[in-house]
This record gives sequence, C-alpha cells and structure tokens, in this order.
Amino acid sequence: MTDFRKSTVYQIYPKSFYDSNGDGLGDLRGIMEKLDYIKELGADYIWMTPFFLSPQKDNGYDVEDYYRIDPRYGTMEDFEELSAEAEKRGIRLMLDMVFNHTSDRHEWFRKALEGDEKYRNFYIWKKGKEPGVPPTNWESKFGGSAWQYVEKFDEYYLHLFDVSQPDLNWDNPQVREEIRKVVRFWMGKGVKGFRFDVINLISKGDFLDDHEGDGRRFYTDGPHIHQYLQELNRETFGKDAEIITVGEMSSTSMENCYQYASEDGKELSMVFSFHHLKVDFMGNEKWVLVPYDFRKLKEILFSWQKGMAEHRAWNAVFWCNHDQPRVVSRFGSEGKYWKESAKMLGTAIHCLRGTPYIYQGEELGMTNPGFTDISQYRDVESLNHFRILQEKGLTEQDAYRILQVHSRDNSRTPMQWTGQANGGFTEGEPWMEVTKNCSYINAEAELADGDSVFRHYQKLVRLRKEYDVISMGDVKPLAEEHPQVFAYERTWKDEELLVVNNFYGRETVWSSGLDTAGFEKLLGNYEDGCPENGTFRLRPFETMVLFRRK
Ligand code: TEU
Repeated sequence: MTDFRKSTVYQIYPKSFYDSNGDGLGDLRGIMEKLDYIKELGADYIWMTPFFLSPQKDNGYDVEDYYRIDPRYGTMEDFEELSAEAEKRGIRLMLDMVFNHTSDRHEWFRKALEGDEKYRNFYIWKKGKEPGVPPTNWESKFGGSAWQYVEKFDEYYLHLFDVSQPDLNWDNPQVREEIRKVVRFWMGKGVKGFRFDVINLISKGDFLDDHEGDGRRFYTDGPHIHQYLQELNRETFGKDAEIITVGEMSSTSMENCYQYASEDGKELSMVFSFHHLKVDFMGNEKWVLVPYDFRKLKEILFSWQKGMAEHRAWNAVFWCNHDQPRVVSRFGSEGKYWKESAKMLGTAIHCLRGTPYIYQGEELGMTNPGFTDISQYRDVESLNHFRILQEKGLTEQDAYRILQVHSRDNSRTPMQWTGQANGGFTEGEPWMEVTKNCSYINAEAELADGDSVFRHYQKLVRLRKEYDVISMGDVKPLAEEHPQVFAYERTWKDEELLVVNNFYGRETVWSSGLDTAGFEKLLGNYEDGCPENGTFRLRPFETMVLFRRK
C-alpha cells in the first residue's frame, strides 16, 4: 500500500495535456505517451479531471454518462491500457467523480424532463415564490440565478453551477445507490484513487432566501453530509484499503474538515480547501482586482496546518489546479525572478504537512497566458462574467484586466512540451491558444537543465519520500509577524527541518532567534547562503530547506 503521506499527486487536465491524434484536443493516449515524464518527476498518483461522456459545457464536469468515455478522449480500451502502463511504472490513477450534479443530457435528467416521476425525484424541483420569481435568491457559481424554470411542470430545478448542470437529490436513496454503482464500476477497473468534486455541497438544507449573500450557507457542509459520505465510504471505496480519496470542499469550515479527513478513515483520506486561495478576492467576490494579502495567506495556511494536525486530520496541500490562476503569476514573478519565485513557491507548499498536488505545468513554472481578446477564452464561467462585469458598468478593458488575473482559463492553456509551434502539444490546431513563453518555458528545455524548476520539483517529491520529518513531522509556524517571510519548523523524532521563504522580489533580513548551528541545507534556489547565528539574509524570492539531527 502506498503511504499517501509520502506520496505526491500529479493533476492532469486531459484536454490540455497532450494530443496524440492531431485533433487539437489532448486525449488518453496522449497521457500514455507522457507517463515516463511523470515517472521522471516522481509522482505516485495521476488525478485526471473528468473524461466521461459529456457535452463539454463545463469541460467534462457535466457528465452525460458515468460509465462511458467521451470519444474525444478515447475509448475504454485506451483507459485500460493507460491504467496498465501506469501500473508498470508504479503510478496509480485517481478519477474525478462529479456527483453533485449531472449534465442535463444525462439519461436521468432527460427522463425527468419527460415527466417520469422516478427520475424527477433524482433532481431538486421547487415552485417559484410567485409567477416569474425563483424559489430562493441563490446565485449560481457561474453567475445568474441558481434556478431554471421549466414551463411543463411550472417548477424550477436547482443548478448551483451552469444551467446545464442540474443538482442531484442526494436525499433520495435511489440516487445514492446509483452513485455507489458508479464507484464500484470504476473500482472494478482497478482505480485506486478518487477525487470527489464539490462533494460538500451534496446535502441541501433549508430552501430559504439568503439575506446576506448568495445562498451558500444553506447547502455547504449541509445537514446529512457526514452521513452520506460515511455511507459511500462503507459501501464502496472503504472496502479497499489501497484506495485514497480527496474531497473538494467548497467554502467549507475547518471543523467539518476535521471529520471529512479524519485519521479514523470513516469518510475521506484528505480534503482540498480554498480559503488560502481567496486572499486576492474581496470577501467571496473573485471578479475584482485587489493585491493579495500576504499576512492573511500565512495566517490561513498556518491555522489549517495546526487545526488539522491537532484533530488528526489530513490536508491536501496545493497552489494550483484547473480552476486557479498560475501560482507564479499570482504570488511570484513572471519577470526577472520567474525561476527563483517558481522554486520558492514549490518549496513553501511541498514541505508542509499534507499530500502535495502538482498541477500540470506547475513543475515547469508555467504562467498565465495574458489573453487580450474574448475569443481566446473558452471557460463558461469566464464568458459569463465577462458579460456580467460589463452589465455592471465596467469597461471592456477593465473586464479583460480582471479575466487576465482570475479566469480559470489561466491554467487551462496547453501544456508546454517544447519550444516549437504550439509548444509541441498538438500537430493540429490547439483548442486553446498556447502561451507565447513556451519558447523558453517548456519540458524539453527544463529536462535538459539540471537547475530548472522541473528539477527542483523533482527534488521536492524525492525529499518527501526520504525524510520522515517532511511526511510525518509536526509543524510550528515561525516569523508570523514578518512582512516578507513565510517560515516554519517541522520536527519528528530526532529530525528537525527549517523551511524559510522570502515571498518578495526584494531582500530581507529575519532575525529568527533560533539556534541554527549544525543545520545542513537540503535544498535552495541560490547556490550558497545559510543563516548565521540565527539571522537569515534572504535574497529575492529566496527559499531554503535546512535539516539537522538532534
Ligand atoms: O469546482 C468547484 C468550484 O466551485 C470552483 O472551483 C469554481 O470553479 C469556482 O468557485 C468558480 O469561481 C469544481 C470543478 O473543479 C470545476 O472545474 C467545475 O466547474 C465545478 O466543480 C462544477 O463541477
């Protein structure tokens, strides 16, 4: 059994990873061709975002059939071959299960629309408050009302995401049984990991107007959430000790995560929470431009580190995924200190307590693309908000500036394999433009360079396996008041680790008051440089990992 505390997960967005057949879209055979690259990085698991049959309104998070593979990505035989080839390399596959909602093209929803009562009960229907007024004022996460009127029934159905993604009714036992069947089917294919999409939204509470906001308090970490997760665990993946699970927790609370990701194993192995990635929002509002709040970032990361450890629960640690902008553009630098900042950010997150996730291209230091025209964007959320922002009175230029920072497409541009045309991603016309800097930010160049961002990530993955203090140690926050430094200490038996990061492009000094004698440097992003008598003189975006035995 792989110990998930020592493991690293590599996330693939299949559409943008590698195109094996020249149609401009990445596919399963493309992933297969790149398994050696992932092996070289050292990752233990590959999480693939959904490749099930789907109309692709939300790039596969709108599932039409959980048992079939979308022909755009390949066939079931391709999946089986990929799975066998991964296994040969000691890599396991983690599938992305979207169970809060289906596509409106799913057979269940089609039957519901035909008026079949059994399937109408698979979804959430309510009468309007009065003619033309939805049941509640809840907002869809992608903009607009979360309710869609269907004249035939004079009722509305709930869609927390796109109108084409109706929410499933988990209070119906038949829905829960159907979901279990899906999980068992993929377990039968040998899958050893599951990521559950927005899983803390499946249990809906009261259907009331939200006078303060958007409705999320009525369905987030809802009344039966722990019961439903425990049931799913008991009846499906809990029967196989080798399976690891991660739940994507939208706007969750730490208290709930203690239970979701408890060591007792009744629910999930670990959780993704997003509070640390809202430090450049205004409250919950992401479509604004505000500088990121470094102190808040530290505070949130530390409080989750401490809280989860004290309650014997496990974190997933990450900066990037297919919904987030590129971290080097967000908290680092695209310019002079691109390489230093990419390495620093990797170190800061990978040495924490939790299982690290690397999103494709992060290990190369890929950046946001800086798109300047709406025709370059693909994401439904970005397209909706581009319109909504202008309806609110912003100029087109201002709307672009916000999209350039916050759009989910920032992370979805094709993987940069080479410096050639289209970054070596496809022989055809890519479904989304490749970022121009593929001329120098690409896998081929970084594999050839012993000092590259890729080589740094490779070391981080290896260190986690080699040092128990990284995988198992306790965490103690340091430099909590320092305006530029993010530092922490890890301890385990006789092992001590110091991780010190300068988050800014200017030098700084941190007088730690620590006894730093006898530490050796395991990793850094400048050649020399060690603390003297507890004083750290840090260069722009400098990072260092120091180790000693007591
Ligand atoms: O995302 C959940 C989610 O709510 C956010 O990450 C969302 O993209 C963000 O809040 C919008 O500002 C998951 C998937 O990761 C995402 O790709 C899907 O679109 C979404 O669920 C619906 O399935």
